Amino acid sequence: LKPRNSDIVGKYARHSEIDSWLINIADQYPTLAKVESIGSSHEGRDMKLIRIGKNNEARTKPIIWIEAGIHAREWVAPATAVYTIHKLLTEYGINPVVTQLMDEFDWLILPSANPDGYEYSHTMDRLWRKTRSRQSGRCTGVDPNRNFDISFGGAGTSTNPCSDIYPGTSAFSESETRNIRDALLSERARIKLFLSFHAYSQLILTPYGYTSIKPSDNQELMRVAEAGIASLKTIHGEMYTAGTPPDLLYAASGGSYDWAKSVAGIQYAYTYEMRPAEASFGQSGFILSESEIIPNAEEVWASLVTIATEIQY
Ligand code: ING
Ligand code: ZN
Repeated sequence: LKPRNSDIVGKYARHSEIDSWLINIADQYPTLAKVESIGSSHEGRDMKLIRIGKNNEARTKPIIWIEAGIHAREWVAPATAVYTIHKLLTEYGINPVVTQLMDEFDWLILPSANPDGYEYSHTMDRLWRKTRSRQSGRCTGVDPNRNFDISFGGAGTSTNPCSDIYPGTSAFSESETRNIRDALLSERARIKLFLSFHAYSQLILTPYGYTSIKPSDNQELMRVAEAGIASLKTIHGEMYTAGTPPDLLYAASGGSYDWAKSVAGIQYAYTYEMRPAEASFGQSGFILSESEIIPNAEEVWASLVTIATEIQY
């Protein structure tokens, strides 16, 4: 018996469950979705990208790109991508907002961007963040969100391979970031909005993360982010803040959204930091109850609708 489409929605699924769920749901909506592989992880897991949109095979519409799970322990990020995929496919032709956003855009969603790390966080170390690449005599793993070619090895990185913010020996040393880079570059011209899903702190991070210098369109990027946050709050009352990593958190170079904006030339590039707002006493903020997946995804969806509606292209 094939699993129902909703089976992993609202759950912290394993990478292989996400993989088979993607194939299954795309099979059920052949005119609206197509799954492709963008390559393999270091340990050989498949990295699947789903293309969603009416007439997506024509490859003519503007693209909304979502990358989730580049950090292993941030489980709510892949779960929110899964919810979003399910919402788009099951509500097309029923929900007018979904219908319009699938008529107007192609959605390219990579729900599990660091499969080896994600699996390791399920089986060995719940708080694992990095990839699982290794060379003899060194600690394992590279921070994939420090491995993109934007100010590589600069602020917010460590030369210690054992560090959680070790950027690797060179930009794009990781199979996972190379796969993302190549897939993104092949669609570069059509991508209007790039989103990287992380947790936690309840922020929409605007560019740049690697420097305190603001992009020339900072005002427009802030306007759109603030509009998204206002919509998000109407769903469950949760508060988010918009701003750059150096202003709100810390500077960090080599991140995917900075690379998407400054190298790939995608104007609207954001990093989401989802629930919770802060860690609760005695428990890491990365450990978020499964019961919060759907509320989190519902409010993020509301912000996505507003952001997609507000962007100028
Ligand atoms: N936060 C992001 C990180 O990679 C970030 C914040 C992203 C800073 C991009 C700068 C650039 O550290 C989490 N939670 O991973
Ligand atoms: Zn992260």
